[in-house]
Amino acid sequence: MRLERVEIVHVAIPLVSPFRTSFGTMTAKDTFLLRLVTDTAEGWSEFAADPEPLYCSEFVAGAEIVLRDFLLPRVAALPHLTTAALAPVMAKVKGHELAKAVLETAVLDAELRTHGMPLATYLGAVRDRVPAGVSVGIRDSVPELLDDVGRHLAEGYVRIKLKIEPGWDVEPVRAVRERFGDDLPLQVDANTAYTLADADHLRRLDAFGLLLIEEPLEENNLHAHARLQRRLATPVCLDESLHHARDTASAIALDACRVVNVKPARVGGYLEARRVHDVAHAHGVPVWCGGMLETGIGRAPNLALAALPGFTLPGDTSASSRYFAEDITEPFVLQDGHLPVPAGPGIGVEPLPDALRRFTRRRGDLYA
Ligand code: OSB
Ligand code: MG
Repeated sequence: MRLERVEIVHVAIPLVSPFRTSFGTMTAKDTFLLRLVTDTAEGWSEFAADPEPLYCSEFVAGAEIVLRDFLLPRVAALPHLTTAALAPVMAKVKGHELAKAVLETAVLDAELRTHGMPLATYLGAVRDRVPAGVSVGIRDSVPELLDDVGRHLAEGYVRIKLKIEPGWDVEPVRAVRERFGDDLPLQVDANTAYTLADADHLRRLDAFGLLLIEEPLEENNLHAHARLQRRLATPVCLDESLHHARDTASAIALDACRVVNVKPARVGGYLEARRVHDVAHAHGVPVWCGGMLETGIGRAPNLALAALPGFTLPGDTSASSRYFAEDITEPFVLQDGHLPVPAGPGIGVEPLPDALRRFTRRRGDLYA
């Protein structure tokens, strides 16, 4: 392919309700899409992070600069644009996995559309629908939380994840177990809110038969997570700490995690995400697909990835209505607790022109 144009489309879409985690509260999905034009097809992708670097070090304004000044000049210099050629030329630029992922995904979408191939087929999917879990934010009171969980279960979600932080952990987990029973697949996500000094406290969660505890300690501290895992029966799952297949291999070897949250953006894109899946699967370590409150543009490719054989736990890939009153694509609708894997070429979806126009804040060329 030949690169002709890369357009950045800043969008802001209100969330149906504020989403509170240990690192902050989100009320809108405020990010950008890329529209990449080649001589053979167009590709779309969504940047996964937020305007502020609270979940990870990357953020919207920074990623725009990294793409425009450092990644796109290298990619535009390629004699033949292919997805596989991107990572080697982008590797010179340190880190910035989420910025690399948004560019790689737009190229991958264009390349697969050129060949008429769905992303799920390209990645090696073995399912045409995937079970949907839901990530439930921190609330002001336990009764409000029980309302949220009860509503999601009534909608059909097959697994509940509770966001936790110091002061909001054992009691909400106990209350959810008491109300909804021991058979409910239940897990928690601390987003780095604890330290090793909290190990005895976190061990109290062992009584509740959780599927996993996600990223309890500081980002990138594999040693501390391994020490914590020695003191917990609950499997530790890493999110923020894993940036590629290589550190996933290290984490598994160190017993720093017994489950892996795969977020394609966090590891630089779908090619590396498949390698993370392969490494974990080869070690018998279950993986699941995380989420970043994506619009349909980001959700569609995640559903394709979640259809790979090693994704044996339900992911955070929820229906559009869990996030937005109106999505920017045709909405993903929960059916019998599952979401369909997109079957069209590339990521299988595109922005609805009218919705895109209404949610757009600013657009411009990063490369032309
Ligand atoms: O840690 O998994 C996380 C949302 C934004 C940033 C980080 C996380 C999350 C979620 C929600 O837990 C996942 C989703 O429903 O998209
Ligand atoms: Mg997480």
